[in-house]
Amino acid sequence: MYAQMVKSTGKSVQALDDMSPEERAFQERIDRGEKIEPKDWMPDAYRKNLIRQIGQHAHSEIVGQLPEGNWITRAPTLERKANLLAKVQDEAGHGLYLYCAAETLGVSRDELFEMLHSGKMKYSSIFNYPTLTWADMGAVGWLVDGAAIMNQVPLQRTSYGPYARAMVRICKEESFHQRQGYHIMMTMANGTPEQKRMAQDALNRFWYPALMMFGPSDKDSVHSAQSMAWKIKMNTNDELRQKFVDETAPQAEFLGLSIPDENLKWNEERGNYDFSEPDWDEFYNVVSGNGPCNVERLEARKKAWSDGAWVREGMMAHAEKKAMRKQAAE
Ligand code: FAQ
Repeated sequence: MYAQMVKSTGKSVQALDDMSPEERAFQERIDRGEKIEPKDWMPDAYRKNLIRQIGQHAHSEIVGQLPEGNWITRAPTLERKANLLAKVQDEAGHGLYLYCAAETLGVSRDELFEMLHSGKMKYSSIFNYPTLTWADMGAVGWLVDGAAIMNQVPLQRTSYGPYARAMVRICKEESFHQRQGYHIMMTMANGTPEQKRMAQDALNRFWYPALMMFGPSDKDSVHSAQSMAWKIKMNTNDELRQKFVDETAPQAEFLGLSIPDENLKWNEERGNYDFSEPDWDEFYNVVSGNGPCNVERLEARKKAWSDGAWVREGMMAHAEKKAMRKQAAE
């Protein structure tokens, strides 16, 4: 069975004293808040870590099209169908910006796809869960795009220029996605008892997987320390998870739905909600390839890649013909 590579490559933060003069100058640029651009010198580990994170992010966008694409033909109204179609198409665009950003680091699109298909690179765990009812389109927009925004708004300030700039447009579109999801939830939560039950069921199934999107708890996060020193990441996984819970709990209350966590409670002293951690065994199981839909998702991506071979070949042949004509005319 297919398995995503679970072994992480992260190391602890390099101390200033252990850095070469170039590395130290590089770190100082980051500390001053300067953007790093593709042709600038950068440590190999910075480049590798960025390729890993941006590549994983790009893969998540295009694998993330699958659970929602599943509902386009079954949307309940023409307006909902048009919105969902636009959203799924936006995710392809996000993948495109991110693959382009990764390519500026010297990795090709073909290599990135090969790493996705062979399981050497990950994509977000959330997309390995099935979308069983129309209410799931609400829950995905509200919670999954909501978690994505929480994670990605700070990434607009990330140190690598092409990644930061890609994030600006992505975040605008994700905000629209989040609102359309919440609107579906509002409609269903205020609809018939059966519709409200479906909305609650979708929240029950997507709550913990959404919390897992932020990654393992800080004590188990191998990349956070170095990624934060390099401003590849702006916040820790637990910081963002807490912000997400704080923002989402009142939204659930407004919908009249209950978050499936009996420990969820406002903590006056901390000024935050207390909440239960997700089941981390489930998380590691899903990122190891054993979630409910891992096999199906990867098969769909591999099929799309092989079905598109004739388009890529045709475009290459056309480009070669054009180049030869240009050469002949010179
Ligand atoms: N799923 O050391 P850390 C979207 C891996 S939004 C799978 O903490 P890091 C929008 C991690 O890669 C979703 N694997 O890692 C949308 C590492 O393994 P590695 C995508 C995960 O990188 C909405 C290991 O665990 N967003 O798609 C996950 O510092 C609706 C140790 O973890 C982004 O990628 C996970 N949830 O922090 C689309 C945002 N969490 O690589 C369609 C950018 C961790 O060494 C529809 N990425 N792992 O083999 C990030 O901010 C970070 O990469 C984190 C993980 C926060 C995801």
